[in-house]
Parts: sequence; structure tokens; C-alpha cells
Amino acid sequence: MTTTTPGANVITTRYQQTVADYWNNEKDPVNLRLGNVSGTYHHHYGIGDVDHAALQGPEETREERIVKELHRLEAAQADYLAAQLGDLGPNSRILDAGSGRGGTSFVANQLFGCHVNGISISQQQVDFANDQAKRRGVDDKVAFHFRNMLDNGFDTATFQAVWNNESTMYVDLHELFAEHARVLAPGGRYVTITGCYNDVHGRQPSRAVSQIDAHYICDIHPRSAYFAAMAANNLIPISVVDLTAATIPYWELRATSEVATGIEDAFLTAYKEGSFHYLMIAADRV
Ligand code: GPP
Ligand code: MG
Repeated sequence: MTTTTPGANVITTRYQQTVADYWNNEKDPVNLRLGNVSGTYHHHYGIGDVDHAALQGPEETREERIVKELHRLEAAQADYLAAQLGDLGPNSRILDAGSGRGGTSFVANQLFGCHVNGISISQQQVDFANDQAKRRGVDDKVAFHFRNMLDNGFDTATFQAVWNNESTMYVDLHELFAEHARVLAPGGRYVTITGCYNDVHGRQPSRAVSQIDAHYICDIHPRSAYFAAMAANNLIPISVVDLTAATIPYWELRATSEVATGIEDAFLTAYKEGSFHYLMIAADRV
């Protein structure tokens, strides 16, 4: 696996340090209990219909069944993202920008058998994910690094695919896509699944979107910003899918669960009032 020297300073602003602090301290049951279901730990939301049959059963096991079902919907989201990464094989090299506890990286490695590099500005997340790679016996192919997605330190034109699974809202999109375009090989694929606010609803984020920003210390971008920043950086969209309707069942189920964190109503309000979308965008590097 090729690794080059990352930028000398991984964390370059005080804002980035507050984000790193959040993730270094995060041990939320909504992420750890769900991850324990299969041993794959995700940091993104779910898509698809709730299987109400799977939720039938005695009251004592209700919570366990909800946790399992939420995890299944999150796994379906990761499978969906990985399926957009293009025609990859065991020799492909791919980059997970904002890799969390490694969930999507392991899904992609399992699907393609390829080399995966994940990067995060949270050392805790990097350590957790590298430990997972060892336990799974894939540390020869899947590795996580303490690096900044705006200055990732990898060689130019060396990745066949790059993705952000719900991590673009922490960075400036022009800086991000310039860096992605630098490391993507010509014809390489970029994929993001993201929450973005609806320009049609207004030029500024809605109250519910602002509540989500405050909860995660992020800065959700308008939908338009993605396409402007891609166009400026030789990333040409090939597929745009509105996953809003597909993610609402996940949030409705999560809102009824013990693992709810308090942000569920803001997501449901934002999606249902139309001020916010859950979007998949795939683009090719030219
Ligand atoms: C985290 O997932 C995702 C984000 C913090 C980015 C915000 C995403 C948007 C679509 C706006 P998580 O699994 O760590 O969050 P939670 O702890 O709420 O499950
Ligand atoms: Mg989560």
C-alpha cells in the first residue's frame, strides 16, 4: 500500500480541533450498540423501509429488535454507497474521506477486495478502525490514517475512487474537491452521500437545519454548493439520487428507540418540510 507523508499539521484550525474533540470523545450507544450487532461500526444514517415483521415480538426484546433493524438500514446505506464506486477490483485503491470507525471502508473492501485508505482527524477513530482491520484480518488491505481530507498527503492521481459518507459538512467544498480531484486518477469516481439544504426553500438554512448544525458542530451546505464546487474541480456528476424519502423511515424508527439522541425531530422536520435533502451524488474525474 502506498502511503506518503501527510501534511505536517493534520489539524490546522481551532474549529477542526473542536470537531476532532467531539469524535475523540464520542461513545454514543446509537453508534456502539448498533455496531455491536454485526461488528461493523457506521457513522451515517439508514435507508430503506422498516421491516415491521422483524419488529414483532415480546416487549422485553423490543429494544434489541429496534437496534438490529436500525443497524440493518445503516448497512443498506453503506452497501448503496459502495455500489456507486464503479468497476473496481482487487488491485484498485480507494479513499474514504472522513472514515469514522471504518464501516464503509470495510463494506467496500468486502465488495471489491481492494486496497482502502481511510482518513480522519480523530485519532481515536483512526485507532478504533485500525484495530477493527486487524480483528477482521484485512489490515494488509485496509488502513486508517490520522490525516486531514483537505490535505490528505497521498500521491497525485493514485485512487480509482474517493468518497465522503456524511462528512462533507465539516469542510469547504472547493478545498475538498480540489484535493479529491488531485488524488483521483483520470476517470476515477467520486461519491458522496450527504445532507444538504434546499436552495429553493431559501438562501439560508432553516431552523431545523441550523439545529442539526449545532448538534454536530457542522455547517451543512446548500445543494447548489456541491455542483458548483464539482464543476470547478473537474468532477462531472453522473448520478444524483434524492434519498430523502428512503431515509425518513430510519428516523421515525430511531425516534421511538432508547438510543435516540434528541436530534431525531430536527431531521424529521427538515426532511418533511422540504428544507433539507438526503442526497447521493456520483461524479467522474475528468
Ligand atoms: C454522523 O453520523 C454524521 C454526521 C455527524 C454528519 C451530519 C450528517 C448530516 C447528514 C447532516 P453518526 O452516526 O455519528 O451520528 P449519530 O451519533 O447521530 O448517529
Ligand atoms: Mg449513528
